[in-house]
Amino acid sequence: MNRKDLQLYFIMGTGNCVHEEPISVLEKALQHGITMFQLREKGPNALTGQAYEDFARLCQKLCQQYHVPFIINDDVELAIKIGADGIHIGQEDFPVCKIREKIGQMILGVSVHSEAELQTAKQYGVDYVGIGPIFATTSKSDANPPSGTTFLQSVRSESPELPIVAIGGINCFNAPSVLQAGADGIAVISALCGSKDIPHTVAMFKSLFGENKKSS
Ligand code: 3NM
Repeated sequence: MNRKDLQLYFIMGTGNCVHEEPISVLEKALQHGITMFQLREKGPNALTGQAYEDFARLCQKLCQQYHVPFIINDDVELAIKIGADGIHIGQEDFPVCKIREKIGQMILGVSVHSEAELQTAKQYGVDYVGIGPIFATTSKSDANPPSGTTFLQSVRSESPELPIVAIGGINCFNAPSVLQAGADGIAVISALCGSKDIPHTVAMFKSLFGENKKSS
């Protein structure tokens, strides 16, 4: 994968969208320049079965139009069935040691919270790691306590070549500190799903990755 694809990584499920229809939120975000998209369909009213698959295919089609990688959270079977560009798993979702043989060349992202999890992810051929929650988040009910940037900084200094996306409570104002700590990009849910002006919010994030900014 191209590590620049991690720069503005938008994550969304239908339950995250408060102001607008989910598909319209995604389309605006794509139009204005998100670089990667993850469908994360969770929560009490999450779509299931055929409705979930249909929604996933709709999101996938939109992402293809904008040449943005389409990633599915957790659901390895669905990712394979519809030919997603990648899968993102947490530590409890699917055994990290088995995932690569299951998905082949698909992009593989894994959430890591410790040195041991990091080493396992690297050993089994992860394409990027997600590190978080950096700040407090209301979008993940079982999130760990906020970690700040300490772990992120240590992973970056130990693994200069590893693509890293930071997640958890990131907004336009605190994002610079996260990039400064070594993340290739930021993953956000509420900063975009909760925005009343998605074009402006995307532009604010994108300005952090201008020509003069270090993005290796
Ligand atoms: N994973 P928001 S935090 C999906 O720490 C997710 O692994 C996390 O949402 C982790 O941008 C999180 O609204 C929620 O804080 C991120």
